[in-house]
Amino acid sequence: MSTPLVGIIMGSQSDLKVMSKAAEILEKLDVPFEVTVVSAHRTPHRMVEYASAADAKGLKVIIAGAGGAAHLPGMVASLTVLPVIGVPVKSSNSIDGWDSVLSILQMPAGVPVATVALDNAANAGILAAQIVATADDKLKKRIAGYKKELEQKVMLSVEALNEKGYRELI
Ligand code: RP5
Repeated sequence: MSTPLVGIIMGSQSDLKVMSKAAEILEKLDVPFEVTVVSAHRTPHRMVEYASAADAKGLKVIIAGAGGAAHLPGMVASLTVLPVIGVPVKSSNSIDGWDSVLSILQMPAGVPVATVALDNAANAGILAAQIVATADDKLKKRIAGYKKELEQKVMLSVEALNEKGYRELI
């Protein structure tokens, strides 16, 4: 097993359905990662320990997801020099998702959290891989291949629309 380069953490196991999308894309791109639950409010000491040890144990990026009053990504960013990507989660205690988006997005100057769209952990995984790829040309090629796949999917839709017309494809 390779040393994890990306740490995926979340405030609760109930975030896992959303956060697993980050793990899936990292698996696809062959980037080693670890996944665990770290709650800013319910395990604050564990959060401090995790964030303080992350750099020394070899992580390059942390992806942190949380819902509602989502303090985990920002607090982790305050405790480490590693880049932190925040995933706002529309959880059971979220009013409509905006609470989580704004808690993660509106960080004070000096402590950035790269915030992705609501529930979009896949984008967090891709961004984490892109950060790791700045020092890994093979990974850069795998990411280029993934982008090619996205392009091909769109071009298949273009062909299908041209061949069948829009009514057939609704
Ligand atoms: C947040 O509260 C967690 O990140 C989760 O999104 C939300 C609800 O947690 P549970 O009550 O489901 O454990 O801290």
